[in-house]
Amino acid sequence: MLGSKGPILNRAVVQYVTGRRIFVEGHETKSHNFFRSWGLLPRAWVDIHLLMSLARSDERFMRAALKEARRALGQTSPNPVVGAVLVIDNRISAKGHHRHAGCPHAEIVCLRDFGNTIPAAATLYVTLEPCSTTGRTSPCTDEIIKAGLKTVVIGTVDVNPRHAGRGVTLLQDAGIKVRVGVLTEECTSLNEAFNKWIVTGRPFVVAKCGMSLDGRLTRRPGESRWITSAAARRHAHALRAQVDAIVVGAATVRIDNPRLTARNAQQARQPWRVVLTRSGKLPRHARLFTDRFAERTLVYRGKSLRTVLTDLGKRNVTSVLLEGGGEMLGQALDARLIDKVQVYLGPILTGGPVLAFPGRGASVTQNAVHLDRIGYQKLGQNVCITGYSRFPERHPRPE
Ligand code: AOF
Ligand code: ZN
Repeated sequence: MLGSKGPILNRAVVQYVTGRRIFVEGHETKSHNFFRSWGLLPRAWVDIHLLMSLARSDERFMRAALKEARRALGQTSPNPVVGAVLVIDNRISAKGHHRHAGCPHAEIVCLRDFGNTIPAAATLYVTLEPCSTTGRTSPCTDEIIKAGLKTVVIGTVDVNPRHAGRGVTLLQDAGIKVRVGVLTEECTSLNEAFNKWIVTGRPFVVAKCGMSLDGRLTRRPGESRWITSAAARRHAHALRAQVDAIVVGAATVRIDNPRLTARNAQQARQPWRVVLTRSGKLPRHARLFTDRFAERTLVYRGKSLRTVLTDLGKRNVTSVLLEGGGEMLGQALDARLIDKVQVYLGPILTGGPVLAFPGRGASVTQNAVHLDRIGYQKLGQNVCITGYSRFPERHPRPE
């Protein structure tokens, strides 16, 4: 708690430590506000145990707000998922989450859930900075101020340029004690797609594939694409329910005739199904054009993946799942368009020419896309590996 990630000491210069007490001094206005929000002076001796227990209860309640937020994962696009809880006397008295774009925001749902006049001792925990302008709904900051809240704890600042710290300032200017930055990493990663899209206008791109241990997609086109087990395929399908669009190349449509539906997922809405084709030659009777979701299929002819992504972003598509085939995955890798990979490894060696990520490849190892925040999950005989792209500066190829 008191390490480099401690939310309190990150904001303070610790002057002295004696026994149980430390002398802390906020070194900027932000920190002063932070200390005041705990009822502490910005330059003061503080009991370490008191400090730690305050911080721990903040995390406990923010975790509850995160749990609320997760209930709407995959259902709020193009809005973020947000959760809130109202705490009175160290107990959660009301909860709320943002259900769909256009519906009331998490804070408002939570305050309505409480229903009564807010007592002075109440604290509102919300995973994302309250919004401060009118969009589909009116500003949450107004409602929070009107409700008479005295303390608000925020998981992370909203990167949406319309808000980005403005909500925090408005609340503080209204005399509300505000603490920002509790379980920040969790609160931020919950909205990784929204966070990219709202800043760049382009969707967050996840490349997904099932491959053999030697990095092959299939032995030959048309042969069973089931390198991975049914459990791994179910796991992968769940991902479809969380994205706004699934993108495949024309060859995949011709050979595999996929459905690209979010089946098995509860309450899933059907993501856009996007086909990239050079020739425009696609089988008219393919499932994508004839099933009950036919109107959710888009075809782009002769367009680069980059152009397609930009266009999808304009259609409020915040996240995209690249499902293959290999040619498209290779292009996406070469063009550095992949933000996250989700690879399922099957316990099989197929050999042969159908690589999972062909294309030009990196000219030197330093230019390869390196992955951070790696996750490994065992699914029966398969392993699901996830990671986030880090694009190094391009190095010249040695002479
Ligand atoms: C919050 N609480 O629960 C959510 C927020 O068009 P609107 O009015 O729904 O506003 C959408 C923006 O508000 C969205 O882009 C994001 O920045 C923020 N979302 N804010 O205070 C919420 N969902
Ligand atoms: Zn709002």
